[in-house]
Amino acid sequence: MRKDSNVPIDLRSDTLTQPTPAMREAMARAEVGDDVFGEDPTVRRLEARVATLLGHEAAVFMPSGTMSNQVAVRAHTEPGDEVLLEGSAHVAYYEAGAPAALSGVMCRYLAGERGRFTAAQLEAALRPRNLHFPVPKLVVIENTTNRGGGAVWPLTQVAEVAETAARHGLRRHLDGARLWNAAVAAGVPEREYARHFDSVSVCFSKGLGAPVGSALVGGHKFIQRARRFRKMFGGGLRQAGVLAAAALHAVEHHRARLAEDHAHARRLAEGLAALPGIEADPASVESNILMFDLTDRPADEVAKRFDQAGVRVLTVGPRRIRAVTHLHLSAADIAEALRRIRAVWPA
Ligand code: TLP
Repeated sequence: MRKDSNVPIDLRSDTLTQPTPAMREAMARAEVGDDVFGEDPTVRRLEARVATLLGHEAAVFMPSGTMSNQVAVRAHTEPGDEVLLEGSAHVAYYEAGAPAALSGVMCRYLAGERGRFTAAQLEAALRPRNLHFPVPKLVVIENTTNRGGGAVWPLTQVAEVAETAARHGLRRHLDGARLWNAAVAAGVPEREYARHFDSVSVCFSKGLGAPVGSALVGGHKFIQRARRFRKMFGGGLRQAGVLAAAALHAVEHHRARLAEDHAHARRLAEGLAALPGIEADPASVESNILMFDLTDRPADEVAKRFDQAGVRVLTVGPRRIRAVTHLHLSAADIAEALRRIRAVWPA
């Protein structure tokens, strides 16, 4: 259904979705208990389901992707250790300095391509063990990449990086906030990516459309340790089953449809690429995130103009804008968004 002309088409993030009526039903019906006592049956069911889906031993429900990543960083490291990750990775770029503040670790940035780096780059960044150097402890990969514009890591590249990390005795964490999108785009089950890591964080509140929640998966011992840090960071929730029910519903019903979002993002890129002063490359759209550049206008000014026309986007650089597709947007909405943009775009 196409949006009414007075309803904005919101492309700022896939985090903006509202729970669907069926999801609200599932939330209302959820059996709950006190999860800090380990007594919420719906949370337990979600944790078991996600661990199985990702091929790991255990999972712990988390309030947010940020907490899930940062608990993982804390649980894998000790203060003074070194974490290696791409320079634009959410863990370092968008999580409020948490690796330094909460774990006391050093971040070492690799300069990748759209958020992806190679085994050779990792190898080159590793210094020999020496009294002077921080202890390299953890490698973090993000898939799909956020600031990299939804780029999907090839499985072979993940395997090579993971193998290199393991050979050097490093732990491996996957920020899979949008692993669901990566799996659909690559045409492989999520566990094919997940098996290369000691821990994986997944979000239910992005493309899957749940209102709140993430999960951290890994081995039994690691997840036990992570539970302690979740408590320490203030993430022990009580009757969280109402949230877990939404997440379970999302996992069962909203994964397969992600291919639609990817097709919509590509269609949007094609439409934008036809406009003068906009550089968008439809071929570079690999999932539901599209980045485009402005050749001669500031991003703020363009975002404001789009907003006035009823299309909301996010500026991510002085001349760079992000648009994200999600489950509230149909093909007709994408066509309508392009119509609204064309109406205010100078020829
Ligand atoms: N990303 C949000 C913003 O924080 C930028 C968005 O709108 O894309 N990992 C990745 C790769 C993410 O993109 C995000 C959210 C997170 C972790 C954090 O998740 P939350 O917001 O649940 O803490």
